[in-house]
Amino acid sequence: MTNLTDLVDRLAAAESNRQPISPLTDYHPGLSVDEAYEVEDQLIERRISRGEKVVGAKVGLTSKAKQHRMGVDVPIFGWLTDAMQLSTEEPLQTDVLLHPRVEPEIAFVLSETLSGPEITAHDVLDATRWVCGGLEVIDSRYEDFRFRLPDVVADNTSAARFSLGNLRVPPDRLELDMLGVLLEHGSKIVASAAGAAVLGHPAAAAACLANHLGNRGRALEAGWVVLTGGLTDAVPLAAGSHVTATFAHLGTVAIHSCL
Ligand code: 0L1
Ligand code: MG
Repeated sequence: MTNLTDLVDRLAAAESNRQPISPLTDYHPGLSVDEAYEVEDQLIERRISRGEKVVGAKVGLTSKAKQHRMGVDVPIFGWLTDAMQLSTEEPLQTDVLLHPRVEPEIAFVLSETLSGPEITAHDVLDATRWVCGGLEVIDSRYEDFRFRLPDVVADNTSAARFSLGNLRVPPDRLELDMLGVLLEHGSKIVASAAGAAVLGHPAAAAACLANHLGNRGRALEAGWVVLTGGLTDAVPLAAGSHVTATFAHLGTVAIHSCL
């Protein structure tokens, strides 16, 4: 039986000391995905005890490209707190992060609580107040973003920061699977994609999240943000970078990192 508190300590220290660690599974090869979700929950409990508030949840490993790279065919799920949210125009401080990367995502804000485990994409759309564009900053607490599935789950799916666009649109005005995004780093276009890149439809990704939480006795709460998964690969975000995601019908979201 693995000592989960020790794993929580290691991940928390990696983040606070900005010192990446080797994957937990290197020395705990038996760590299960269920245990990893326990570690993730304990990390969030520590954040809550420091005064942070859970404001939403996220889906990760949603694109075939990322899943293929990790040799898995399942998405993963993490927590978002208020301390992770960047306000519009707030510069990103990279000196408190390890090796941040950024990826464009479609975000939902819920008007109703969604309790799995039998939630469908239609249920998600019915329970959504609005949709907006977003950027997620991921920052693995592992050296070189090298990990196995239980490691990345335990690390709250590499969640670090996120920013939401100001343009908020009710979901019935959008075809979310067809909705395009262009990702620019400086003045260079680095990637493009459409909403279908995340499990066929962003609402399907959010439904998977609601069902995952339902199976663990939790729910997606009314008012929460749901980040539905990276539409493109994540791009490294060095100090002094300017990254912009331009979404069809949802405007632009940008992150500037401090020098
Ligand atoms: O949000 C994500 O898809 C991140 C999942 C973890 C994989 C990674 O850190 O690249
Ligand atoms: Mg993501």
